[in-house]
Amino acid sequence: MKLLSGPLSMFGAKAQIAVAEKGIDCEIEMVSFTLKDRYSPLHPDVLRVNPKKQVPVLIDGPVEIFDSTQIFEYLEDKFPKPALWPSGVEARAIARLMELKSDEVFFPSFAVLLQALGDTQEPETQSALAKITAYYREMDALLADRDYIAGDYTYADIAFICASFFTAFMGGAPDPELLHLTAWRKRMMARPAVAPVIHALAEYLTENGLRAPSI
Ligand SMILES: N[C@@H](CCC(=O)N[C@@H](CS)C(=O)NCC(=O)O)C(=O)O
Repeated sequence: MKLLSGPLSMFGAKAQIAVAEKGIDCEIEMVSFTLKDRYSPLHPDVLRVNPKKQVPVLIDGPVEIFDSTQIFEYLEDKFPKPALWPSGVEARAIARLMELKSDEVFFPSFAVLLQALGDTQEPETQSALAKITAYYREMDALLADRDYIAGDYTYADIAFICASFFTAFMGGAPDPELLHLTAWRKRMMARPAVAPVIHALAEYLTENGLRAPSI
């Protein structure tokens, strides 16, 4: 099995953490990426497998798939243990929704911050920061009575630790006084599958002269 990811890929990091949590024997190949040229030239396997020309891409014999959430589903079917979706139908639906919300409700604000290059005077930036803050508060309230976003540790937690790392990098760090969220972040960073992936992202930023968020 081979996973193509990138040294500064939020979605690739999700897949890397999932592979590590499952203890899968999988080659992780970092495609070439620079801050200037981004993913150009594209890795030939990314070009061949993903019409969207994005990482992550997973290759496992005849299975050649893309999209971090599709990769989660494949890994869960092929390697059910340890389970990273809850067992009950309702809990699974909620966990899947929270994973999707992290990618598609929370994370788009990162793109807005990136576009404005952290210029907090821009109205769009202010609106994005307000949305990020509101989302952090929502997660803090959710985590008041549980250790993980959907109760059990799931892909929803993996998605949100990755998305919140990138958002924090662009100035949208959570208020440390959100105590439940802060405790969850500590719990996440104590996981042997999570810490190395997040630290590697931070190192890439530092090596490229950028300030990594505190983790
Ligand atoms: N929905 C996709 C999004 C993948 C995505 O946006 N990947 C980014 C890296 S984090 C990418 O490869 N972008 C290519 C580019 O910017 O040219 C997923 O979950 O995998």
